Amino acid sequence: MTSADDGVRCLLMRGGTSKGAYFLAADLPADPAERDDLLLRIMGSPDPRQVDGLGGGHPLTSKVAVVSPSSSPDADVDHLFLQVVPDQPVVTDRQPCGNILAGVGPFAVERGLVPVAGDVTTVRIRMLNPVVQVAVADVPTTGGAVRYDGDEVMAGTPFPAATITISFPGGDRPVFPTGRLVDTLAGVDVTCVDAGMPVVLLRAADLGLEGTESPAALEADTALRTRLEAVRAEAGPAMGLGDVSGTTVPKLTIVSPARHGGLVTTRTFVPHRVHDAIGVLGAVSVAAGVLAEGTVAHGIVEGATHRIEHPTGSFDVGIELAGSGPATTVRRSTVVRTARKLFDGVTWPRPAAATPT
Ligand code: NQM
Repeated sequence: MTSADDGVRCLLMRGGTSKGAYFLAADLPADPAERDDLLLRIMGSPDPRQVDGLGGGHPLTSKVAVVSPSSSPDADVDHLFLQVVPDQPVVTDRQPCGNILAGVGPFAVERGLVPVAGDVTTVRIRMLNPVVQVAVADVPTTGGAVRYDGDEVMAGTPFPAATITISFPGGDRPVFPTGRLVDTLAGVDVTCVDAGMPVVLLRAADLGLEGTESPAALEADTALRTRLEAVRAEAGPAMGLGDVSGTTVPKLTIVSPARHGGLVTTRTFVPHRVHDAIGVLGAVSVAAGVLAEGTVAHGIVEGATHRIEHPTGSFDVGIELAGSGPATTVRRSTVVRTARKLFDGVTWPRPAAATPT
């Protein structure tokens, strides 16, 4: 790559209900520390508004995808997901993001890493973090190019777009990382589950909540946030994640009975802001945790659907579980997303020497 002073090639994409900057790995420094420093300067962090960069001032609009041709015969492209924290000088690779993943297939085709193969181009994406797994995305490519227009209505985005189907492989790893269906953390009964995203499930009633509060009301409840952070601090070591104080995992999902015929109502802290909808792998984890008998969430389920209700609608998760109890595993899962190319060009990072005023 040339000096970042000459600009860095970048494509902005809405991926699912998130928005991110997509880069070819070859256009970024290979050294992770140099790369992260550059990304902070591109995205405008640290600054809650990220007004001096591409980030949107919220964790859901401050995301980065790094993509390269895959070195594995099982995949077409490799994808590293990076969360750029808006108000801190932090870039973390400790979590995946299924929403940003929705844009990786289109980006791979846009950049010529994967040739168009008819009306639908299948892109095998090796997700590099936090655990390596190959997701398979079917990208609409009618007419020889990525099609973004379509009829798929996805809660959490205002306009319909073309359908992208993503399948995740199952595995032998049980989805309950503590080896228990229920743990008591900071005095609250919870279920720790990880079917792609580490999530702690808590019952709304145990927190004195209805479960239908708005994201803004939940974020304004400082006593609740302090209590949840105490749960998260204990959940980190219990889930094998170590000290999670400076990280974005595990997420915390407050569950209550479904209000619109779905499986369950959710409100998700990601982990300090509240999601306007729900993350993709987060939803897969919630579905696994709710469907397995014996968890804190299973008792509140009424219907038999796999529809997760969230603040702006619902999210259908295709999921097949195997085994039971603490040994439950996921056989496979599938989600439907959309993505849209927003801007393709060159971005100029804030100079390295700039100090905050
Ligand atoms: O869970 C937000 C998002 C996500 C993550 C977060 C996601 C996922 O909605 O796979 O998509 O939980 O940080 O982008």
